[in-house]
Amino acid sequence: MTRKSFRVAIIGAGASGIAMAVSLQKAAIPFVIFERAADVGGTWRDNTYPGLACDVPSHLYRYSFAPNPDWTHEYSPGAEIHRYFRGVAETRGILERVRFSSEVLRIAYEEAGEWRIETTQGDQGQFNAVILATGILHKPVLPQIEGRDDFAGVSFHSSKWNHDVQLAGKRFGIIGTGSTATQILPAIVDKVAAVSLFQRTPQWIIGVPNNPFPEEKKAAFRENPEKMQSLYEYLNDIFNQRFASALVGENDEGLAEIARLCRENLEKNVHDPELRRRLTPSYQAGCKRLIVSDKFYPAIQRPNAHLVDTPIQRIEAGGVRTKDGKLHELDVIVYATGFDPFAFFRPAEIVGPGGASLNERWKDSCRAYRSVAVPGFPNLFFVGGPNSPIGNFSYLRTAEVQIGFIEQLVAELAAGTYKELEPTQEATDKFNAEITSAMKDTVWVTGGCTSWYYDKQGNVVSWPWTYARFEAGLKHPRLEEFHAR
Ligand code: N01
Repeated sequence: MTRKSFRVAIIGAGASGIAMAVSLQKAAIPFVIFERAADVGGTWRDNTYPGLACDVPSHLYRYSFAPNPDWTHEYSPGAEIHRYFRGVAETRGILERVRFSSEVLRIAYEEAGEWRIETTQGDQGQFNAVILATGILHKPVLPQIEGRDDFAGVSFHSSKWNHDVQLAGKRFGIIGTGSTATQILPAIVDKVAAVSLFQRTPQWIIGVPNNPFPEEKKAAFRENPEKMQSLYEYLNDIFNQRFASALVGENDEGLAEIARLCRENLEKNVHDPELRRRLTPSYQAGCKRLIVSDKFYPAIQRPNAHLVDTPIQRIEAGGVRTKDGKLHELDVIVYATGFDPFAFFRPAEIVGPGGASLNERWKDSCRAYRSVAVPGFPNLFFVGGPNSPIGNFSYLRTAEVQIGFIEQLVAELAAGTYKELEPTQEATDKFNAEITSAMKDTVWVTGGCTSWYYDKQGNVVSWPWTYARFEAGLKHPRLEEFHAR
């Protein structure tokens, strides 16, 4: 039985916020969702760049509770994924629980089991628990390159694509060679006059084709949902289990196989030895987040595509000047320069008991208890918090594992068994010491690269053990690791 007037605030109506809402709804726990934008969908609403698709297979990148027989492709396009999330929110009655255009500004502890929330719409009152489902890659990073504001053409970050810009006849520059840039280049190369790709570091790319699902296949999924389930389990085994364990030093053969497939892809598909040399990374495959594309190598070899690997000197009115003195004249610059994975709930402010600021505590490094909670901040939980498994896995499964754990804690609060639950400092410190020690054996550290996985203090954002260990660790809360009062 839920305590009278008990209610939860979920921050964010993206993929994880929607799943959290579905879980609370099932448990009959009242909640409100605050969403800064005017629509649900998070990253799949914000990103609309040409070529946007998910690099985790569609039949894995879906909620466990909402299989979808109608995915059009093995790796479905971004707009379709956005429709999927919106559809789930709509059919499950979540949409009407969302307060749109309500960016959370402040979450402040007032008294035992009571947090007050203030949004751009004003004071929203008190909530007994707060769940931050604010996503991991939502704060765009623009590069610190001299003269960025001097550019006379149009420029924008990849996550804020300017659809007013016509592609035809334009000279595009793309800065960056991550998952985003490697999706944009093939999508625009045949539509623009020319495109220059500014590469600071080459990427390992695994060449997986993206086939459409024929109608018969979709019909078979519809008639036999268990086929979708076994595909989900199969893909989960490959991506979230085997691939994940290769990255954390638990499957050396798997890691070697990934390296072999990437090298083979490069050698088979890039014909000019000099271009091949320039596209060959010097680090271990898997160290940076692996790129999945069978379109990038053909695209970079189109006559109007230019790989620029001389470092950038500055940006000028006419384009990008490289350190060899050459001006690459451009009409449009796309910054495919990534995101800050340590932004979490910020720029909102979180003020805990005694005025403790989580923003201050997490200024240089974000540390949490098992990726879901923080000592000193009772009844405040994270979906996708620090050290969640990040990589080429399904984030949706990760979110669901955390949601299952959080839901059990919130149910205790809702039932009135406890007013407050907060992880102990001791359990959190022990967990983080183990993380630091285990991280040394992961490919992110041993692989000889730098990446967006690192924070200012050299800590890696991801999970250093197998995915199975992540699932087991969050199956049931260990109340002995909490202050329960
Ligand atoms: O960003 P990135 P992204 N001068 O950080 C370069 C997810 N995602 O948007 O490698 C020159 O990977 C930087 O160079 P370097 C996925 O998790 C998923 O592509 O640091 N270059 C790098 O090449 C992914 O990992 C999908 O030397 C500069 C690039 O910019 C994450 O989002 C699709 C620079 C940034 O690459 C981020 O991917 C797309 C500078 N000053 C994205 N600063 C799916 O399919 C940075 N760079 C699910």
